[in-house]
Amino acid sequence: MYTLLNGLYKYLTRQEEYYVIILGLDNAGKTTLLERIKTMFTGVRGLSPDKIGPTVGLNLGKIDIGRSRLKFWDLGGQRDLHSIWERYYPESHAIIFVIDATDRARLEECRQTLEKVMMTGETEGVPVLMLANKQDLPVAMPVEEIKETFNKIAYGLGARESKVLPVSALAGDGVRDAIEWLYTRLQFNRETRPPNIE
Ligand code: G3D
Repeated sequence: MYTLLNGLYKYLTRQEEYYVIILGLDNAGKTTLLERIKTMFTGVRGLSPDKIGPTVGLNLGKIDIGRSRLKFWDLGGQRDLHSIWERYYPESHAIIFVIDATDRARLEECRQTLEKVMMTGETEGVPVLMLANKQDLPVAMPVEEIKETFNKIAYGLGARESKVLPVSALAGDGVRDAIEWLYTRLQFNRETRPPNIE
């Protein structure tokens, strides 16, 4: 009887877990975004922006939405760390690619970097959310302009879900909508990349 009840309890309380990797060039705002997501969805204050330094290894965060848990891996953006990203592709359920919308000079480098990620077979079928960050700054390129650049690789994305959304990781604008979009896509994509069951 105990085994039966225990099994039922485990079934009723099981949680689906999804892994989301946060990629982008250095200084794009990946860590600021992760801290913002944590603050917004857990109520626990993340690091204040003046305490955030460049990501050298890996920053982790998790939030619960409904009966699902989203685990975020914020990977360092410096060029020599890009090779580490590949290790995380096979287990990831979605990719967030953060773009510094104030840095026009590096937009092409951003596009090339994302294109490389997309060309890797191990990311096939994984939804991609591109975030045009720092929209609170007047010099930020509008999302339409960034879309024009990233539409060039949209063909390579095949049938997978992708979207470019404007956000300010610092102020929090657009972050909730972005995570809700991502969560819906994770659910749609569960046949291709099934969640882990905890
Ligand atoms: P990274 O993890 O991608 O390397 P960080 O980037 O999160 O460390 O952010 C790099 C810098 O951009 C930080 O400024 C951070 O405060 C700033 N930043 C991140 N997101 C936003 C945003 O939405 N708006 C604005 N205005 N700034 C943002 P510092 O000065 O600490 O280098």
